[in-house]
Amino acid sequence: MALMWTMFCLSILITSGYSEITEEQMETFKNEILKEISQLSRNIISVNNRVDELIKWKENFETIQDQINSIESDANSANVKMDYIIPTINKVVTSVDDIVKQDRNESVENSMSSLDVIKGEVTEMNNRIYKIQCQMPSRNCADLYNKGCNTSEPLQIFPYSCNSNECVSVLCDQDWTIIQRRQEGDPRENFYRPWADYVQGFGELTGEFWMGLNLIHRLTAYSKNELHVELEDYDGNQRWARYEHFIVGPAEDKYRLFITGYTGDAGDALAAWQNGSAFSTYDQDNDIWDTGNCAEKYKGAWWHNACHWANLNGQPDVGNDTSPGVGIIWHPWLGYTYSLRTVTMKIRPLIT
Ligand SMILES: [Ca+2]
Repeated sequence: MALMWTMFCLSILITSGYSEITEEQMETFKNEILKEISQLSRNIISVNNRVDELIKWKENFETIQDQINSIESDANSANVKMDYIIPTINKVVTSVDDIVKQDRNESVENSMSSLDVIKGEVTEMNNRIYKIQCQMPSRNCADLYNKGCNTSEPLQIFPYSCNSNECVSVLCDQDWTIIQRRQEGDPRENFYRPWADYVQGFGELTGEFWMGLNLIHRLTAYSKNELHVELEDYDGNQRWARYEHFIVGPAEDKYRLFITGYTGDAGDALAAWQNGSAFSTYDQDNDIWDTGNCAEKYKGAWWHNACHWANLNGQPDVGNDTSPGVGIIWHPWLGYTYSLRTVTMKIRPLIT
């Protein structure tokens, strides 16, 4: 409006010429100019206020921007922290899982330890029961075996009387009672012994031994027994012979042998030839060889007649080039010139 009025006055001045302007017109123009200046002043104030306002807005905006930047910074920081925290949490979770698993494992281990303790106690109880059972009076290895006493260690039996203290140690092979064993060792047991030793028995149950004629008689008199003979040569070949009936008579009958019922793959060396023979040693000749002593000639105490097809108490390690018949002989298998490496004779009550 003020601008329009100014333009109007200027147009009057131009069209009318300065010489024609009156005092009145000048006064009017002056007033209008003053009004216009006044209006401009107000406008300037208004603009200044607006500028102040804008400056404030700017300041506010800058503050807000700072706050936004701060928030963004915090957010970035938070993101960074989250980037750190999340894997850390995962690690913690994993660790917790591990701990839980470990706890479980420890629990399992603890349980296993407890079980081991219980198993140990049960084993100890079983061992005590086993010992008590195996210490009960038994006639032979079969009795012990039927009680559950099965060990390679020597066991005690009461062959003479259940109520007496006449116990003896024997070696069992399951339900078999071993009465004689030959095997390699250093030194070898001496089997070339007098009568008294063969009656009593000799050797070690852990190595070579002869049970003794007294005890063999006692065992075979108590019940019907079968005999099993195991043989092995120096090449590891094994053969066996079993006899269904095996009896050794009393001392007054010179521990006479009664043996029948052969089966096996070693050949029959006892029932066919030695059955019915008395026992002989180098110092007690009970054989039927009128002019000599079989046990002395063949260096082996045995149930000789005149003389033997088997000499299982003969001399070891004599080889093939020695005198025939003096070795550990099983004639039907390897003849008179082969001394066997191992022999086992064992008996058990005949199962009928
Ligand atoms: Ca004789």
